[in-house]
Amino acid sequence: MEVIENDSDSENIYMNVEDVQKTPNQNETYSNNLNTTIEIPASCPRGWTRFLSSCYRVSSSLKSWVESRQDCNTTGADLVIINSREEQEFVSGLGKDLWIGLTDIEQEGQWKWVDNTFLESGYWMNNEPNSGGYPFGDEDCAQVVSFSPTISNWNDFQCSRGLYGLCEQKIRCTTQ
Ligand SMILES: [Ca+2]
Ligand SMILES: [Ca+2]
Ligand SMILES: [Ca+2]
Repeated sequence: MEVIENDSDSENIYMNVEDVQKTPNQNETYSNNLNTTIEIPASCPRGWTRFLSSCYRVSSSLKSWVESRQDCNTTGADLVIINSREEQEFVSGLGKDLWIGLTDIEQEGQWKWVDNTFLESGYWMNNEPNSGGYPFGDEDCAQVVSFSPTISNWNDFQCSRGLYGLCEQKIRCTTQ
């Protein structure tokens, strides 16, 4: 287990991804079945980018999967969990090689998200995950690969390698 110091400068270790992905609407309107309308203001912290019901931030330094996850955790977020094709397309659109919140480090071949749910279906590249393949082996952390097609760009990679991490934080809905 790798340990890093808590980074008191954690506000500054991220770069803004807004230049990569513009959020079309600052506010979304939801209707409930009583036909009343609830306005939910975009509530991403400054420097985070909103997509659907989450806020995202790409780390600004290359770190191992565990360190990248810890960076997310210090801001109350975690590495991204890709729940839908829309989210997969959003992540791909960032155009970077990024750690995502998926690992088979506990049991080889059993891919688990950082919320402890098992992966149902993924967007792996051809012939991935291969855990490195002989004679390399031991690739237990998942990344998106920027040069690959949008819907088949996951690769398992050595967890100790340095990549940017993509943090995700669900928007906390408040109604007044
Ligand atoms: Ca998600
Ligand atoms: Ca593996
Ligand atoms: Ca691989």
